[in-house]
Amino acid sequence: MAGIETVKQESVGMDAPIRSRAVRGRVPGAALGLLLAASTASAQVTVNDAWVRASVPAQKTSGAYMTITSRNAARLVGASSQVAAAAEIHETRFQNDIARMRPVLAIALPAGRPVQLKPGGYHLMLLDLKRQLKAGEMVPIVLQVEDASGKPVNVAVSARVAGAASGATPHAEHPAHGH
Ligand SMILES: [Cu+2]
Repeated sequence: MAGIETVKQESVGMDAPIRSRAVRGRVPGAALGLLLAASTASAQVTVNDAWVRASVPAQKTSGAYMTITSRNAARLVGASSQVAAAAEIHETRFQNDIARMRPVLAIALPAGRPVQLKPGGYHLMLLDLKRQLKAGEMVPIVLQVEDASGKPVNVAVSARVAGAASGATPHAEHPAHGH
């Protein structure tokens, strides 16, 4: 499985001084329980089948694809990766058999419904690649998700580099679901 679900945990505030044995025995566990409950309620996001298209040495962009399922209604509002100077959410649309892509500000993640980022549709565009992406390696990507109240949650994804490098035509392929 290429995708790894990881909801980034914030620090629990364990650096507060512990003043008594009773506190030491009870509070950290209680605090941790509250934290887990809070993050579960705000955005439980699962990412499956994450992959990034391999690149050739001088290539500056590549696409990242995955299936995102949020337990609660949320929005994908951004992404970043160590291997790229920036990442954008894009949508590819076919007009007269020509694929054109445009940045989109956000992708809705309806509660419990898988949303596919795939060739020919929504994808993450990795911009200004810092190095070549070789088939088989894993690339870290951080998704920026906002829950219904606008609270941001970072979701760490490990995406496998796959497929032939596509050079100058990153969006030429047809949608995987096409008929
Ligand atoms: Cu794109």
